[in-house]
Amino acid sequence: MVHGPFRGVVATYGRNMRRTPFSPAFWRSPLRGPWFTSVLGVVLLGGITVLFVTGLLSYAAYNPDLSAVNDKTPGKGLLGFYLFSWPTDPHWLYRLTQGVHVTLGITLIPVLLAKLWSVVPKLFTLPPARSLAHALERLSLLLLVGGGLFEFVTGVLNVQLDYIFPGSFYPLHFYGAWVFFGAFVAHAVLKMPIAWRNLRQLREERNDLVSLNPDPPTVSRRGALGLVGGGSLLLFGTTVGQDVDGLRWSAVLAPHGADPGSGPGGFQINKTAAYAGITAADRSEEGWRLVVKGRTGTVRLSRAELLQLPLHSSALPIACVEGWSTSDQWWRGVRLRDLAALVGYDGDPPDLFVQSLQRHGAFRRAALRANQVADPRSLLALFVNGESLTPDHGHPARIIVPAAPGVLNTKWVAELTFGDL
Ligand SMILES: Nc1nc2c(c(=O)[nH]1)N[C@H]1C(S)=C(S)[C@@H](COP(=O)(O)O)O[C@H]1N2
Ligand SMILES: [Mo]
Repeated sequence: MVHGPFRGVVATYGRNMRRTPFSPAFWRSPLRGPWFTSVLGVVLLGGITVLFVTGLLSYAAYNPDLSAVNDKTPGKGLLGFYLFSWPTDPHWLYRLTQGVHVTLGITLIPVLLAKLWSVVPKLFTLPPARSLAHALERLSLLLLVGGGLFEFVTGVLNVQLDYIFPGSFYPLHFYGAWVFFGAFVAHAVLKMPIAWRNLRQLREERNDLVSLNPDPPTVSRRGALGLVGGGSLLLFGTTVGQDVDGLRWSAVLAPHGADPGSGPGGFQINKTAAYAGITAADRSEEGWRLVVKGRTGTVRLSRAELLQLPLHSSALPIACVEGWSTSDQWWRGVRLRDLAALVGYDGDPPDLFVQSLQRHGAFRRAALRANQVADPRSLLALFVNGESLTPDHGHPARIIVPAAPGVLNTKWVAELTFGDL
């Protein structure tokens, strides 16, 4: 509301100009302004940089250069320049990087939305472009806003709706990340000095975000920031429990349910045996043979024969790309490097290609690197937490490798092929 002698003038102006978003008078929130936008921008500068780095790490962790089976984005070309051999230490590495990636991404949603809301009048600035430079700047903003929304939406859908895009989530999210981050860096370089000035002075400069005829405030700018922060905190608090045993009940937003049950197999399950089409006959002592192939030929082993080999224990978590993870579980089984030795690799073991009994579905095959095979904690596990594997956790035998993404820990293993990939 405007008072005083100008009231009539402004009201007339308002009546005529307020109708379309293309007129500055349309935008009435007293919250918009450089300070509000700058605070949110600085939070996103840090947050999105961490998301980008942990996202690239997540991709590297898949061993995408090892085989077409692991490569979630074939044709990545130059964008794969940074790939490196994913280490096996510390054994919780992927649990940390992917937990941060997903939890932080979800936590930043309110900040992203508030930031976009705070600058939305700029979307409608006329004329669309005053100069070539201005046109390029607006184009980069399109990539920035479009790319940002795209990354957050595909990320959340992947976690919540179980790979809704058949086979194509990874390339979409990966290429989208590069487009988004390119625009993000350009934006940050251009705007950081301004944002910094706005924050240091802690007073409002007039810029084109400040409403010309603001409505009376219903909440202060700090109050509005508090609401955004509260929204973030709420999302954080209902997500982070999926990575913490004692807090799993609190992860009401977690897609796999907050109660994984109890007993030796009482930790999170991704796909069940029933879902994967693994029958009791497939897993039976008579029906199942592990096939091990390598330099010196093929060896077939029943589960009873595997139990005659030296058994070892290692405490390792399952950490899924979806962001959930378990604490360390006690796995017991045959070292992968001992199995390599059975087929002619006595010294340094080579890469390993693993195939599951599972006939259909995305995660039934995986490739492991030589460094992963060589680690003494990497097992073909037969037991977990003191009992035989449960059907849902991969009985008769599953792979477990330190620091690797869950998807490389193939369940219901049928065949191991050792050799350079
Ligand atoms: N054969 C097979 N192995 C698999 C999967 C699968 O669907 N099929 N899912 C993988 C994924 S994505 C994860 S996160 C882990 C989950 O292991 P868990 O269900 O024992 O926790 O198993 C991996 N191994
Ligand atoms: Mo997973």
